[in-house]
Amino acid sequence: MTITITAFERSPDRGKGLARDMRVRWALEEVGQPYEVRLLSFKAMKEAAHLALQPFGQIPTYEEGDLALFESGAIVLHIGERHGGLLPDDANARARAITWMFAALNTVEPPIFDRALATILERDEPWYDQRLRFLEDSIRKRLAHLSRRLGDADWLDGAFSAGDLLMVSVLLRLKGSDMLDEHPNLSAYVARGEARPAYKRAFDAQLAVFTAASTG
Ligand code: GTB
Repeated sequence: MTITITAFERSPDRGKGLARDMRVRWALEEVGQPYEVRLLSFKAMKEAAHLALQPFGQIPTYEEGDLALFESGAIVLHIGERHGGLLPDDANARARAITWMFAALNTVEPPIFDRALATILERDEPWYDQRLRFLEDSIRKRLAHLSRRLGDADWLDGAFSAGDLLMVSVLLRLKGSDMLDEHPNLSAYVARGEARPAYKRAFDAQLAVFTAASTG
C-alpha cells in the first residue's frame, strides 16, 4: 500500500531539514519503505481537507490505505512497529527505546523549540533577554543530563533505535551552537545520526523540494 506523507511546499527553514516531516522521512528510509509526499501551502494546511487529517492544521501527516495518522512521534512509532529496524525485538529493550522517543519529544525538545520560536517571535519584547537566558539554562540542564547518560556510547540504549532517531532530530536544531558544542559526545552523536545513509537520503529528498520551489 502506498504511504503518503505531507510536508511544507516551501519550508521556512529553506531546506535545512528542521521541519518535522524530516523525522518521518528518515524513519521511512531506515526501514526501507518507499513513500510519496503531498506538498502543502500554509493556506492548504488550514483547509478542511487537511484539518480532517491533522486537527491542528500542521504537517506532517501519514496515510496508508485507510489509516491516517498525525503527530510525528506517533508516526515514527507506527513505522517502527510495522517494520523492522527501528525498535528492538526484545520487549524490555523496545519499551526503553519508546521511552527515549518520549524523552526526546517531551523532555528535550520543548525548551529547544521554544528558544527557536522566541528568537523569531519575541525578539522585540522588553523581556526577551531574560526569556532567552531562561530557555538556554533549561536547554543546558537537559543537555548536561543527556550527555552524562550517553557517555561514550554510540547510541542511547544499545543499537540505533527510533529513540535515537528522534533525539538526534531534536538536537539538530542546536547544531553549531555553544550549547551543543559544550558536550563533544552529543555533537558526535548528532554527527553519527547525520552520517547514516537513511538520514542522508531523507535530507536530500526534503532539500530537493525546497530547491525546486525556489527555482521553479
Ligand atoms: N507535535 C506536532 C508533530 O510533532 O507532528 C507538531 C507539528 C508541527 O509543529 N508542525 C509544523 C507546522 O505545521 C511544522 S514542523 N507548522 C505550521 C503551523 O502550525 O501553521 C515545525 C517547524 C516549523 C518551521 C521550522 N523552521 O523553519 O526551521 C522548523 C520546524
